[in-house]
Amino acid sequence: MIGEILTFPVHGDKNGSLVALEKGADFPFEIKRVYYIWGTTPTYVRGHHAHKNLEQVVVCTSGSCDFILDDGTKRETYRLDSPTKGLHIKNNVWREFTNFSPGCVVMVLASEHYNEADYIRDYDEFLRSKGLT
Ligand code: T46
Repeated sequence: MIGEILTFPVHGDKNGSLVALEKGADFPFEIKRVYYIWGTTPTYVRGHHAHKNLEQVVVCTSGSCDFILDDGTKRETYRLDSPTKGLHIKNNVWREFTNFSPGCVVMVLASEHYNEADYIRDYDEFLRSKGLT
């Protein structure tokens, strides 16, 4: 698999649920940045890039969407539809995401600060960076 689905432990009862994410057993890296995306157009495809040095865990805290991951040789689609599931994406993976449900909120936990120079936004450059062309 290109990405890994993490299943978070849930605390709670009939009155509500809570997920806590801390570096260690339940979470793979130290979080330096959090951002979230909402108000998405259902069929619009976001992303279209890879990162040179960035790990991220993506959580659909409300609603659902599809993440398409591409390692240059194959593409895999991951459905995110629960606040208890996180998609762990490592370096050098091309990502696109779409198929947003009404009310979808995508929260992303990132291992590094925002750096536009870390983005590879051209697919051919992505393949070259992996030695595939
Ligand atoms: C990713 C997917 C899942 C910032 O100023 N700071 C930030 O931390 C981020 C992430 C973005 N921006 C600015 C840069 C653009 O002007 O916000 C604007 C939208 O960013 P972008 O077009 O890169 O958004 P997406 O949804 O295509 O991709 C984002 C992340 O950029 C990316 O790392 O993996 O979400």
